[in-house]
Amino acid sequence: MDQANGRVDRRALLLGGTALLAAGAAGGLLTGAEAQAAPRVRPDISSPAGQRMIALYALAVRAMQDPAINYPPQPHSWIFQSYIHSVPSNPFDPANSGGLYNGTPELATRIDQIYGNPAPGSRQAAWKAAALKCWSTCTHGSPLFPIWHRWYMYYFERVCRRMCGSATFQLPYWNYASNIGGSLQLPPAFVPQQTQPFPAQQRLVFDDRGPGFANPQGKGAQNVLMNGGGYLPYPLIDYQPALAATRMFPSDTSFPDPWPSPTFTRLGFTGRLECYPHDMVHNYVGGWMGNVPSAAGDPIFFVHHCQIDRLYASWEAKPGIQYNWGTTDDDPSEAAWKGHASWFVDETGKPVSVRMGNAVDTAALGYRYDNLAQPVPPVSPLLQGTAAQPLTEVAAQRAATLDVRAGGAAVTLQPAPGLLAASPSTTGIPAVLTLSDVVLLRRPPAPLAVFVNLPEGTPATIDGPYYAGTLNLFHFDLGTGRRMMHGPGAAHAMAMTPDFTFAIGDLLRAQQQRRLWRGGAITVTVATPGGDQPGGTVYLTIGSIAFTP
Ligand SMILES: [Cu+2]
Repeated sequence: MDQANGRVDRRALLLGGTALLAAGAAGGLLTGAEAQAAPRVRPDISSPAGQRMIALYALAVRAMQDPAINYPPQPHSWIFQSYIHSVPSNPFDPANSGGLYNGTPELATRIDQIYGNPAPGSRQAAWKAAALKCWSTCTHGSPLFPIWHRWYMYYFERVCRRMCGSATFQLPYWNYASNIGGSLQLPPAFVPQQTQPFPAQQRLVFDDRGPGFANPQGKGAQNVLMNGGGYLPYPLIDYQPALAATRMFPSDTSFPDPWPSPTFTRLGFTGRLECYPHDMVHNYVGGWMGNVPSAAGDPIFFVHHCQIDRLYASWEAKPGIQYNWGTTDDDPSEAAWKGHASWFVDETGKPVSVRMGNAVDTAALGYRYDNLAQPVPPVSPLLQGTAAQPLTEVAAQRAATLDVRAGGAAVTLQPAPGLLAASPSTTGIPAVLTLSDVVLLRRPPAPLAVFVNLPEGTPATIDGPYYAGTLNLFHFDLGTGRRMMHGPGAAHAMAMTPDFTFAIGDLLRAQQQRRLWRGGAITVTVATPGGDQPGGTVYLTIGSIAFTP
């Protein structure tokens, strides 16, 4: 008897303890029963389960986009949910708009314009109050990037369950850069025209993606619209460099540098994941997805971020990983990072404040993935580490302002008089090309890439011998033309002048070996690999271009 009673007591204690944990995890919304249930499983979008989920997702998106709940936006509407991520300052051209940020007078004014002055206690007053709390709270260029977006997906998924009418809904993930070639294309439900038609009522077509793609795999034509069946460039969305990180932080503020540059290597898991593949998927899908203030307005955003969350879960499952807590904005303390609070809305429309630290384990949120990405050493030729080889030594060179227009722009860097143009060297210092003081004026129709010594008339392709790297402009705010960051470190980040650096020592050596370059002057071309026509539009200005041997 006593023994039996003891068992009952322990069980009651366990259940109570679990319920308490669950309440902490989800602002009191998960019941003990939910937390006890087997975890829900988020499927690969291309699996049979994923296909069932995408059909439910189409129902949810359609219901959320019903104008009746969007003007003004109710918490379960599409506009409200996408505005939790970011609010465009120009809603009439969101893909070319700067952003309005949470806690600023500008966003408060916009919310006043949208909701007016509703009677206290009315439903509209509650929506307005929720908007003030939740809108434009996303974290980019921040150590909170993976954990904030995990919460965002979690509550979005709950809203989707209500809106599609199925409690079984789980977000599917777009498993790009898996070993299946088709995964690099838009999933069928997101393609406007298809040879094998997806059922019309299940399509999640978004016409404003615009062109934006180059094909590095040599399959098909070089210049293809992403909407027209093009591929994401695998080397730029390979997630293995991110999974290879053992530490979470630091995520410093020098985001665009490609692997294996020292700046990129210094980044912890969070910064690497954000650059490759996260930003590059945004850049290459293009249109609304290519601009932070409009990105979450495209339904593909959520299956992209489901993959980002899966990669975070995959990294967490790796043996030996470490949250290397620090004391700064980039290397936060455990208390600051875990204690950071953010507002979302649940499926009933009620605002919920959550603490980031309660989502470190997806089990606490009641879900897992059908499978995790397995870390293997990075293999992409463009992203491989630099071998210790003799480097070509070239004199330092510099050029002044370059305006990058539609159709591309080029500048020639001349060695300073009296300096050797090129000579053999055995130093291990990588030759670095730096583009300084970059200001974005308008988003190009496809990502801009940097080419070195590209002969005039030669197509700008990222699989050719002239490609130095792609400009990651996802973090730029068109309101200021400069890099945008909010969340911790925002003030510092807004003031800084963005630099892009590319290690081009290997590239120059390979060009010399193939007699594509014989030393001396270096030509730098900035252009979109396809998807663009010459014209007067200036996309960005580069204050100076320097080559440092
Ligand atoms: Cu994103």
